[in-house]
Amino acid sequence: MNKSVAIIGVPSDYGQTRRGVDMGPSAIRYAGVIERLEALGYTVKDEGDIRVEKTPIKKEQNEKLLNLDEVVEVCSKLAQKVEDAVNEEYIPLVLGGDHSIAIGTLAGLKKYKNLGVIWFDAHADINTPESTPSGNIHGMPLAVSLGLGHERLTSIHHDGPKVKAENIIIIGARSVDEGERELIKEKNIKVYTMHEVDRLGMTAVMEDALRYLQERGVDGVHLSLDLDGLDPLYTPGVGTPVAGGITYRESHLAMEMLQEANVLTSVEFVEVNPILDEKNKTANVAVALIGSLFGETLV
Ligand code: NNH
Ligand code: MN
Ligand code: MN
Ligand code: MN
Repeated sequence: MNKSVAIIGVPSDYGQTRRGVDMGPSAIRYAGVIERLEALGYTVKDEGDIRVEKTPIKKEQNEKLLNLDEVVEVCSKLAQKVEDAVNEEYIPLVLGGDHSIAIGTLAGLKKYKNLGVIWFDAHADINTPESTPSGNIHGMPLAVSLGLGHERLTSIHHDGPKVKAENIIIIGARSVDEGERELIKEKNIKVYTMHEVDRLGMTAVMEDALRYLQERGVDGVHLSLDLDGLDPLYTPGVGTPVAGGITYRESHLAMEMLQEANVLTSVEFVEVNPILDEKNKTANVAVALIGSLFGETLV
């Protein structure tokens, strides 16, 4: 793994309707992410936080793309930051913010022409304005990155799809909307739901996932980790907790196997909401996972 990491904070909560997730980057920094990476021998450049304008958050019913202007603005800025970090040969480590920011991150990774994406999440985040039950854009980033959805989102940073359907792997899904199921089937997207995690075990899931990406000859791998992928027992500070999730140890194992495979080229951790958290527990778990992902071992 490249030994230089650029941290990019994205204090945005416009992809959903609970305020507080904009404080995620502060909470993760406070939990010691930089110290942790430096202790592992990384050179860390903290880019600070992207400037996010504070406007009232919209919660109207029947609105299909809530806070669209704000999401477009944040993701456009983020995409440029990510692209710059990649060009300067840093591994971008993006700290959210809600998961809508992944639209910007993936748009910024345009150097990779055959990018693999590991989406660790309780949700599939592949809604379109037609299928969304909430109007929250944090439920749409995978669809947008496939080129589906509002043109103002799909054209961020550059036109056209940012990732191929066959290069996406979703792990931990247990709350998938009807329209998302249809799209997953239609596009034949690889999903390891909690059923597969239970049945095969995390070791086999990760071996399988890594083999799958290797078979596709990916030229980079992005990990997009939504803290709600874990069971809310471990990460209560998230806006949409879903019971029956990935355990603390299973998630560490997944991170350790990604480190061992030495394939990651960019990372993002999202949906930490300190207002909903218990004594920064969720940010502490995020930083512990980042430790494993970047090479911490137990002895
Ligand atoms: N699928 C729901 C929606 O689109 C919930 C999405 N919530 C998330 N996604 N936290 O990770 O509104
Ligand atoms: Mn998500
Ligand atoms: Mn989620
Ligand atoms: Mn984060």
